[in-house]
Amino acid sequence: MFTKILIANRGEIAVRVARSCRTLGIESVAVYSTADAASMHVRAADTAIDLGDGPASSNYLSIPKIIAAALESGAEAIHPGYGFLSENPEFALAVADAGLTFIGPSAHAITTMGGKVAARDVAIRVQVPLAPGTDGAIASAAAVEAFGAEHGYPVLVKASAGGGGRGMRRIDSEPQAKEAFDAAVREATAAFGNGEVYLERYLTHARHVEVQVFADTHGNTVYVGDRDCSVQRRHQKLVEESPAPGLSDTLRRNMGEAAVRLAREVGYVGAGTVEFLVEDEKFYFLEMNTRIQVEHPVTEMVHGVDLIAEQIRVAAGEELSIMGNLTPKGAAIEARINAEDVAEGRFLPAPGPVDLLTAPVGEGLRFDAGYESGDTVLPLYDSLIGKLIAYGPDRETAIKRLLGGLERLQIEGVPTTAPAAQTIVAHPDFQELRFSTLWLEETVDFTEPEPVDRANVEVGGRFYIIPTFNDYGSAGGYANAAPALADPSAADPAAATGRTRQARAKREKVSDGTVKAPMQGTIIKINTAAGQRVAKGDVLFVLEAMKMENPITAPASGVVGEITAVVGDSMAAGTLLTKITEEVAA
Ligand code: MV4
Repeated sequence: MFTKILIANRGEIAVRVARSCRTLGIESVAVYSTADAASMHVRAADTAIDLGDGPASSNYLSIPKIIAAALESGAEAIHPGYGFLSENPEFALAVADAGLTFIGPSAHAITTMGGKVAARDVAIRVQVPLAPGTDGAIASAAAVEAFGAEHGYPVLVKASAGGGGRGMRRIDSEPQAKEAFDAAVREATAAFGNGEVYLERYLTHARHVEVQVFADTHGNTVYVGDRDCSVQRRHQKLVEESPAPGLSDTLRRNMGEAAVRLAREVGYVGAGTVEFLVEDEKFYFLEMNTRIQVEHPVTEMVHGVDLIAEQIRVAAGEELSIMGNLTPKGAAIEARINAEDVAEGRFLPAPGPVDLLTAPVGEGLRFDAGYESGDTVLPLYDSLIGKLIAYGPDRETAIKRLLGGLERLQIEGVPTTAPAAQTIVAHPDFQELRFSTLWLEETVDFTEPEPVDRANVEVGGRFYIIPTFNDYGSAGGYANAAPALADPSAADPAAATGRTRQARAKREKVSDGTVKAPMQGTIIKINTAAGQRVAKGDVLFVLEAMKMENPITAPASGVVGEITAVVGDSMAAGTLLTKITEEVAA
């Protein structure tokens, strides 16, 4: 066994890895950027090494600096966590070349499964079902049209190097093929330096179910249950649970065994996740993630295992201690708590000081924290503050405990996704398993309900909104949070949606014609020029922000004014891009 491990990460996962090191009696070494010198993961480890300032590319993503830190500290192994260098095969190789152990799979397994086109080939070899798709990469929009004609729409164009929905575009009909193909290639090239894309038939009412696999160096490969991660917003998971509810035992076992065949085929070692779509009692392989995942705690709760400790033991050459392929005990649900402004469903990062953080723990509640009271969520990194995980003997109890826990979770200083998690978990569709990957974005409305007039009071020239009992759980006002009894429309999703749509329409203001950057980002496309006539809704600019492309549309029909931005310009949120004026008849 190792005596010292370097943790090449930050935030909650670095804190989590340090905890398992302590459990195993192993010393932990943190690394940190200058901005992170006072961060929680530095306190959580036994010692810490400064990697210097600048963006992540010059510290957390610097292979030479991390290897040097490990050698300097006397660590024998490196845990990469998730994100950063965790799925970088060059890093895995460099760690081995330095005489250290990479706590993860081989560079070969990372490379093979990292390319989605290659991963599909592996799945075909071991007879794991795939969504209907192209055999390899496609070269042009013409291939989209041919595929659409044969298999029908909607079609998804996906980046081979992709992940998290980047370089992914939905195409609903042939005329959209060119624009979507170009956008996917552009986004994939920008994000991964690899513009290779392929096609799949879009499965529109599927759930996103993933299988946890684990393998050791002695030939043992098992699956450790499954997780449902269908509840995502812009490919950011918000709520995850294990076991994936409502699956038959046969489906669960077939999917688990399929995941094990895939892992074996690439000589997998350590923790991995095989993603599937499940639709109509059938499953389809999507991709494999060759790292520990954010949502691993729900698996730990229902299987009574410590997956991080197991990663460390397996990397040290020990045999698996996990008895896999077992039935889960009880149910666990996790809510990701991000420092984000829900902003009517846009979920914008809202970094800042966490003045107070008190999380309820015990009685089936666990909080995996990356921050404590007084810490600051930095704009440089992702906004995950921590994860609230509820466990219970059944799903209903886990849901009840999570709702109680979210109610008692106190975070001051930054807005968080906790109220959004309440909205989701309290929703009858979520509770009664009426959801798929599109449910959150199509059904759940995070628009604040229009306050009724009598609840508004004016005091000294300011308007105050008096909350009503109908706004249950929503000091911030979340439309569908109301339990069925308190608000009759909440029991009927269609009615609730109609109501919130009305509220939204009512609130829509008359545009003053200004076109502004809705968030901080980079202009990657300008579709218009000064003097051009445009129609309301036309895409004028494409802004890349949070690694996604965001179309910026004309707020009204009219003539485009001056544009000073050029492609490549970085824009602060709110920057004026142009102004649409009504054409005056000559
Ligand atoms: C899909 C899909 C439907 N059909 N592929 C999203 C991230 C990546 N890991 C795989 N993803 C999906 N691939 C086919 N052929 C649905 C998803 C998907 C999803 C799509 C839109 C909105 C939310 C989603 C959540 C999970 C998965």
